[in-house]
Amino acid sequence: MNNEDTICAISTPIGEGGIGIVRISGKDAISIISRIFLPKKNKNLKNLPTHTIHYGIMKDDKTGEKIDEALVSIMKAPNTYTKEDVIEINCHGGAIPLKRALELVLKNGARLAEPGEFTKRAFLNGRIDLAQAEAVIDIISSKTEDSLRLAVGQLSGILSKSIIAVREELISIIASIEAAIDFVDEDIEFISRDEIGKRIKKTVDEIEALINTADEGRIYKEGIATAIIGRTNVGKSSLLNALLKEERAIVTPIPGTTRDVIEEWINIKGMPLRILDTAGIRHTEDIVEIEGVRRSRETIKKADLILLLIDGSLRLSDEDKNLMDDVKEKKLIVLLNKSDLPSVVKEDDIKKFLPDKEVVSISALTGEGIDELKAVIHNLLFKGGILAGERPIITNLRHKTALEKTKRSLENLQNSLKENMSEEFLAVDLRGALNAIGEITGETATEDILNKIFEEFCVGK
Ligand SMILES: Nc1nc2c(ncn2[C@@H]2O[C@H](COP(=O)(O)OP(=O)(O)OP(=O)(O)O)[C@@H](O)[C@H]2O)c(=O)[nH]1
Ligand SMILES: [Mg+2]
Repeated sequence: MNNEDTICAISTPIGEGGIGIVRISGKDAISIISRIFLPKKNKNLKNLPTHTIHYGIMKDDKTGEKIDEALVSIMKAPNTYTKEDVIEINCHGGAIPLKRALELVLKNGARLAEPGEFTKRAFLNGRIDLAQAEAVIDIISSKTEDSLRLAVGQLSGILSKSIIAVREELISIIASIEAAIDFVDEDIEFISRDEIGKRIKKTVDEIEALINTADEGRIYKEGIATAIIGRTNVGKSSLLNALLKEERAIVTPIPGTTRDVIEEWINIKGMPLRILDTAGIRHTEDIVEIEGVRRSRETIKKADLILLLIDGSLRLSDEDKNLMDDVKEKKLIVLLNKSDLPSVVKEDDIKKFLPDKEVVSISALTGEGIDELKAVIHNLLFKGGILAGERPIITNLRHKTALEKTKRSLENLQNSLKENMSEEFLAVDLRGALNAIGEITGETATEDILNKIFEEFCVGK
């Protein structure tokens, strides 16, 4: 990709809207717009102050034909999204006016931007680092307020700051070791092995703490896979509907109603939950239902959280007991459903099988206990709340992998230290670590990594 040319794209979604925006970035942006935009007050666009907006007419410079009225913003380098001159043409939002405006810009020397190319330029021109560029995608695709807050935090550099701190510490240790290598004959000790060991240990601890936030981060991004399971007819689909407040899944008194896994999103206090309603688990000869039960068991394996439903108005069956045994190792909440009916199963009956799991009474029919269930889910997952956005959290698998690589290199270094290897060996491990961690913010990211990241963007961002 070449940073010399001027790029353009439609930056708003395709379809009819109040307004639509064509964005231009690059050194010719201002001369292109002055050819095709006639400001109402006949101002000379080139001399206008930066970050100003102007009303006028878009016209074809060859035929003189008027295309649309428009508001044009002028943002001059370097304080812009890409650090280049940026023009945004706000025209009427239909597909045709936008396409005509884009065509005019293209005819006058700009080229169509690739997906994410504006953000890529922001990165290449040093306005943001790679982790911040990735945060832009996360902001666009956030599913809840909390995932948004997390992504905005990352864009503002919360994660980058801790990564840069680790990098700087590694660079400082390398510098001391390399000085020691260069002046090996001088018999001066620049940094003691003891000190290297201590500083590396501290850095490994910091990296580990970051890696440990990744589960939480993944949850914000992908949602907590929450499986509603239980034997047939206990009210699983009714619970899904109660959580969604809509009749999403079919509910009937016939056991074996749900055959396939039904997936929906809900939001509990900012946490995205991917709720999976499953087929009731029982022994059956019905081929379709056998497949449904197999899928239920698969879902249980993959779930982050299990809501095990028991019909509290009936005595515990062997199926209930077997299921409790199957899932006892999982993160689990037991729900005694149908609390509107006379209760037969008590909390203590469950505790005999699952002594340390939470038990909540609910009625999927009346909605009783659903709010309490939400509170229990929230507490179980975040034990006392979370301040997303105010501390670094790893939300990106790529970052986690890079941190793990960094950690491995540093562990090699710790071994080399133990085995009293020479400074040269220590420097190699340190360089490895430095390379790995630099992938996150982009200092050492290869062209391949960059391409993969920016391909995920939409055109115009
Ligand atoms: N009284 C009462 N009935 C309920 C409650 N929840 C569900 N039911 C009834 O129980 C029956 C089964 O409900 P479903 O939600 O279809 O149960 P399920 O667990 O999804 O059943 P399968 O999909 O067949 O495994 C229906 O007749 C529901 O109306 C409840 O809290 N109270
Ligand atoms: Mg069902």
